Amino acid sequence: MIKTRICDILDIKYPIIQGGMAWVADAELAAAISNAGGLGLIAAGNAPSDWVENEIIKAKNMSDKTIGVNIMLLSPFIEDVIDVVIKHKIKVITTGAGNPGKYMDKFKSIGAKVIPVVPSVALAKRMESIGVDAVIAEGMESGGHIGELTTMALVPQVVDAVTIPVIAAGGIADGRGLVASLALGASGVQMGTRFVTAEECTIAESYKQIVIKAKDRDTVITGRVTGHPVRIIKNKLAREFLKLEANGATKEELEKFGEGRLRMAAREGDVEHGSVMAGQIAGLVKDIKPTKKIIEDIINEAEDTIRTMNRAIEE
Ligand code: TUI
Repeated sequence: MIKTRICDILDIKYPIIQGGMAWVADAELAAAISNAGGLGLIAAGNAPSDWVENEIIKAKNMSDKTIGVNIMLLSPFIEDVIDVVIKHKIKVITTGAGNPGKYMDKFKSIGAKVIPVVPSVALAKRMESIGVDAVIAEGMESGGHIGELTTMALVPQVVDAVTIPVIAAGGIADGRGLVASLALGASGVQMGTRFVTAEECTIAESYKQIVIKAKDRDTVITGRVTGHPVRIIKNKLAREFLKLEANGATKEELEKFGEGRLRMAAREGDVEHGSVMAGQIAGLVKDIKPTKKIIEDIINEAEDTIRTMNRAIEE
């Protein structure tokens, strides 16, 4: 039985947390993951607060388990989204793309567990000092907006730098990844790409198929120039974006070109002109299956991996 201290803190059966995937993680996916024993979250992304509120209400009707909200700190609707999360007394809040420090008092006023994504040891330490409950150390193998370090290098350094639990993220999609993360000192894992192809994930079928077809080298990093590097699957949009960057397009031009592209891929299903965010581990994701099966398979494989390792050591 794989149970760690993050399971007690978050009141979950398995130490598996869903990544905050904008335009992907809605009430349906979040409820499926929480019902299966992990922690599901609604991703606020760049969505207006009334969408977030609606999903929170829906999710509460689909599950009696804890469902969190992931807040993307660069959202134009950030203040309204925070108000909705406070109004609904959300129990677990993960954050991405920035420092949630200025909202800590509000989060703590409702007793929420706060778990920011950190791309560095320095930010992990700063977060611990302001009273967060855990951190997600996310490597650059992840899909979407990323930092510079790999999961393998980042996780053990963060583990050594803080005493709060550390959740590993980036490049993890199966039981081996879970065991490897525990070996690095993490208390659990956050997975995004693996859940994109969950049956309950409501994104366009074409997006799921692109993830399933992706091989190990099929992602690229765009947006280095704008200071917001984003990992996406290589397609027409990615090639055009990289060409614009190479030709010295301005930050404003690139931002304008990139606007609305994730929605276009995830919701409209245009996976050539839209932005198909996925991690490097997409090559390992080969099937669509129910969320419950994804989580059970990961746990069974993790237990098998530990047994195999023990046998190898004894020999
Ligand atoms: O946030 C993510 N992944 C995302 S957000 C997103 S939407 C977006 N689209 C375009 C540009 C920007 C965002 C798509 N995918 N993952 C968590 C994450 N957080 N990765 C990196 C960071 C991060 C980066 C800097 C967290 C904190 C940070 O701190 C800077 C500071 O203030 O010290």
